[in-house]
Amino acid sequence: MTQPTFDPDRFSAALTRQWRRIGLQRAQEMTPDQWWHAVSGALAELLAGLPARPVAVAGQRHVNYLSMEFLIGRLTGNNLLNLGWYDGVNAVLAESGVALSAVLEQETDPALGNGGLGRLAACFLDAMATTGQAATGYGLNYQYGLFRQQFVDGAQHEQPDDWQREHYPWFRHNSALTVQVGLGGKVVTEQGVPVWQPAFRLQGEAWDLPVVGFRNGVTQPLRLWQAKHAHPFSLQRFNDGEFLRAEQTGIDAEKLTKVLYPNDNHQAGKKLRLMQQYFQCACTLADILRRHQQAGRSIETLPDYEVIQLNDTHPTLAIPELLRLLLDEHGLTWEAAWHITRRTFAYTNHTLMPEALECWSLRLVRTLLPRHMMIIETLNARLKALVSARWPGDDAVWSRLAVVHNQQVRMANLCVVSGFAVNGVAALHSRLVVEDLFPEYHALWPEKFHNVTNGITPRRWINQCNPALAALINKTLQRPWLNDLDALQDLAPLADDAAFRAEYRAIKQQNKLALTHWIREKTGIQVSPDALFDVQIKRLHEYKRQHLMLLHMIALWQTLVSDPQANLAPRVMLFGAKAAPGYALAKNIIYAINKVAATINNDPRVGDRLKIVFIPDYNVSVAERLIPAADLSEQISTAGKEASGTGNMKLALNGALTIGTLDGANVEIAEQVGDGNIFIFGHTVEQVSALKQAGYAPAVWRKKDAQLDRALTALEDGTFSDGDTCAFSALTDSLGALGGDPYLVLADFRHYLNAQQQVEALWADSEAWTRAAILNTARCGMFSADRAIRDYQQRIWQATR
Ligand code: 26Q
Repeated sequence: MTQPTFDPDRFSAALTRQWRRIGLQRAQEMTPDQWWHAVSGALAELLAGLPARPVAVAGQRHVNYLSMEFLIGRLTGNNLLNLGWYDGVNAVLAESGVALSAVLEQETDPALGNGGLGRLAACFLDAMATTGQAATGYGLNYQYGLFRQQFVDGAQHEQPDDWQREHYPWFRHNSALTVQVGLGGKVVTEQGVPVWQPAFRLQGEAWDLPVVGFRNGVTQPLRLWQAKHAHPFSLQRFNDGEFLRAEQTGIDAEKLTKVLYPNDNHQAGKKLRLMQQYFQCACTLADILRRHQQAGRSIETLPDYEVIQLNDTHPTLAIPELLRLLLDEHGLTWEAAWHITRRTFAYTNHTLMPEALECWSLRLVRTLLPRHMMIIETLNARLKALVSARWPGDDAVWSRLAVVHNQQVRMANLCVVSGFAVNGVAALHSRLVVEDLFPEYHALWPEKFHNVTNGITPRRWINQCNPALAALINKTLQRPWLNDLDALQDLAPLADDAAFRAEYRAIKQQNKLALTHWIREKTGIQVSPDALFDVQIKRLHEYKRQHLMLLHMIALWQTLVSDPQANLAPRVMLFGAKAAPGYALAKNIIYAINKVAATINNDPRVGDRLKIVFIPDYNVSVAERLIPAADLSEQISTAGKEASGTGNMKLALNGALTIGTLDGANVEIAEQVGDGNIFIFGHTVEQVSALKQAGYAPAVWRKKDAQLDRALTALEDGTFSDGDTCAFSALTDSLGALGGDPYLVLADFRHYLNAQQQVEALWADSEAWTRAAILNTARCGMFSADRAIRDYQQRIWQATR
């Protein structure tokens, strides 16, 4: 398919309808916000009139991408660019004296996700639409997205994120798709078969957002379910006064999709969360089966046409839900139902961290979903027979492989057992999924296990966020590259071309200048665009080690103060990170960074040589500003802990050099860009486990490194907290004997500072630095989400079924 043509007259007419509808006489009466609504509404209307599906490729399965989170970012600008209509709309608006770029800034970021996993889901939808993989994204339409972050005297405060979903112009509500969902109640036996009698029912409304492929005429839905109470209006009940009570449960029903849980890599175990999960799965399964049956297909052929990709274990309940529908609604035998189920589901694992692996109490599952619990127990019993045939009498193996264990349901085990594929999200991570998480499952079913290294969409992460770089690449390559990112390789020889380097460097400089203005406006802090922009942007988590960068910051300050002649490159350290509201240590790290920043930024001895900016309320739109302006990308997690990372890819593509550990996709980035174009440091996975095996004692590392000791002491002695020696004790305790420094911050400190010295040395030679930056852009083509989607197609979706 080809790019849909832009018709300025039809667009103008649609735009006129928009402002007339709100009762205005002239376009000029619109506020900037109304302009955004009108432009987006007009585009949504035109888009709805285009053919909506990719041509089905023969034999291709439809992908149902199930995720509790879709961190989509702003849609209007992205849709315009993907449609190829940006310049056309720009011209129409210019006639009214309105700047499109300013209009686009009005959009509040839909933040229906926490971080990496949700953003990955959004990149994958873009890539599936672009590569022509038929797909539907399924998630929840939260009224409140991820909280907004403010700093009050350096401490994080959370505000609700009311993103005004009811006025979001890109939504299309399709009332014909509304689904009924039951919850609670009991299972009775009628004529020998179990029948679930839910205690109450609610409705799931389908709210669709369009996912626009890159200049190929494809649009497919992201379907977000919204909870509503079921409304069987009865005059009798109304007269009996029961109506008001029914309304009350209606209010409760709507609670279900009120708010996104703000945890990342940590399981909360809350009842409402489990209800959300089931609600999403039940609505989605009903929708998939409706579509399948409407196409006139028999239920037995489901796996020939549909695949259900589970984005981590959050939508695991889709498995027992499908089994329930097949057994109870379609009357299939267990064998027949199982045969269908185990060829339909595929599971992506995003974490090895024990506290993030979902387990739900058997009692809770039974209370909310009694029939599903029965099904899970049947499945568990059958699994036990299989496991004891392979490992007779080995209770230790069974205790690891059981789906139901210690009165808990283990969602990851349920996924591995019930699906045809399991994948990790980077080469190292996929190896550890097999070796550390599921070794016995791998022995049973080696063919199930795969790697698919994550990817990112270059449409948003170059074309949209870095238009100047995109223009340079367009001009240089003179062929399509945004849907064929390996083409960037052809830039590599130009790393040795001084004129090209000058152009590339000028773009980075321009992006940095723009960021300095924005930082000034947002935070009042003035930074120099000539400094090294050292960027760490990601969720706040101990394993990601923002506090390692904090220790470096303190060490740099101490050097500058004690040795004013020190030959250090001027540096701006930039942070963006939200901490889960209940994660006290993460919040203390934010507080410490802000307090240290305030001290250093106001120290006249330091001046422009070191500035620290913690950008509040980090989100997709903020990332779009920071990434094109970054020089140095901090990817410094403890080896083995970051499943992949995707910010690392975005930053490298935009010409930031990585300082990082051999963790997640950093390993593959290092392979791609080559030595000399990346700064690798720190203990490897093997060294981490050896160190822990030998009994890691952080105090020993502190004692043998005077600079480390000085930095830690400054956090403890009140230097940054007006003499309060307890202000950062959560942080310093975690790094000492009390906390044991579980993520080896102290053990990696010296390596990290050495690597930072190599950074300084290369930065001093700006031609050499730019050369390395260009090679990062040129060699990161494999991190396109299109490549990731093709890997999923070849290894998982179109393989055995
Ligand atoms: C689970 C249960 C209850 C409440 C919340 C959660 C929950 C929510 C979000 C658990 C985990 C998450 C998010 C995890 C996540 O973002 N993981 C990241 O996934 C990226 C995409 O694969 C990787 O690049 C990152 O390495 C990984 O940390």
